[in-house]
Amino acid sequence: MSVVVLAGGVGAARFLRGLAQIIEPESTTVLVNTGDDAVMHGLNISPDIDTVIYTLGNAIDAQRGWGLSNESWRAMESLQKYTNVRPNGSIAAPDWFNLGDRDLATHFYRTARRSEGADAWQITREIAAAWSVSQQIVPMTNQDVLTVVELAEDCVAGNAGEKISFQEYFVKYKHSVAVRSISFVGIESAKPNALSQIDDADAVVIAPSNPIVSIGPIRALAGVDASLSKIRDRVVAISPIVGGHAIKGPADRMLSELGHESSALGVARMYSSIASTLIIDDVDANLKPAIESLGMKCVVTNTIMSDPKISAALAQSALAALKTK
Ligand code: FO1
Repeated sequence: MSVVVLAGGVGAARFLRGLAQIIEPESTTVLVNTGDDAVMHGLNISPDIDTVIYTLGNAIDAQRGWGLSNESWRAMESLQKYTNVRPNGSIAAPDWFNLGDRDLATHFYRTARRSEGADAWQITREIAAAWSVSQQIVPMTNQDVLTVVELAEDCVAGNAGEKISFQEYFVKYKHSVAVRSISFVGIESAKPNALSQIDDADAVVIAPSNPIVSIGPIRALAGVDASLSKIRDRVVAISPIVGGHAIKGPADRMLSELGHESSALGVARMYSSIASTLIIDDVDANLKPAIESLGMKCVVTNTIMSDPKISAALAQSALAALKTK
């Protein structure tokens, strides 16, 4: 059986940990968002890729959900020396984005390999192998695509209409500023990776990740939505919105700010053209009829992956839902 998972960061990683308990890891291809990628200190950082690899490599810091366990922060501490001397306007020594000492090795490696001309997929293969991850981890494209956030109002991050990078929005301003629009710079010329794996997949799972900034960039790549709608019967999505709220991150506010309903029904409306099935949490059971009226099958179960057993049960439900259609 071949399964493709469309993935963002933490929610997807937890789902994948469950999936690995029920099918051979080698049969899973994970197509990961790279719109969150950033360059800090001249280093190429791919947060969602690293979250997925560190989680599947049993090395993630479980509390934070990103970065490595047993981490130390001496390089970040030393950086403070330079924040007082950098000239106005310089982006040197950014101290708001935390890079642990052990984590730095991954960014050193990725950056060095990029400078040698290796493409993102090949580098990701190498990093996954280093962490003994046997799922195929695939960056959504080899080209640079950057998620950019347009501010809805004057705020600490800038004036209404100004654009900031995703990591500034997410980390520097702790996703506390209102959003007017999201764009994916570079998306028109970017070529999707692993499109043929989607076409040939027995099942495609859209992980419980932010539909706008995690799954959105993958879907925005040329041909991805068309491929998914062709195999819609084999596509199942898991709602990242539970009881109207995001389990982690700003998905709930972002959905409302951008004109969607922050509910599992809102998620269903966004996915109904590409997924035949939506999995929602027990607390949202009352939304099942409305979701089914959109022409989707709706499965109600526990989607809060607080331990690996629940992740495995959720993965089982996702695959079973497609089989019993
Ligand atoms: N998230 C934070 O909230 N604060 C950080 O300082 C931070 C640093 C960081 C470094 C490397 C990395 O791979 C991820 C990091 N993240 C951090 C997580 C990341 O910003 C987000 O979780 C994702 O981009 C959203 O999916």
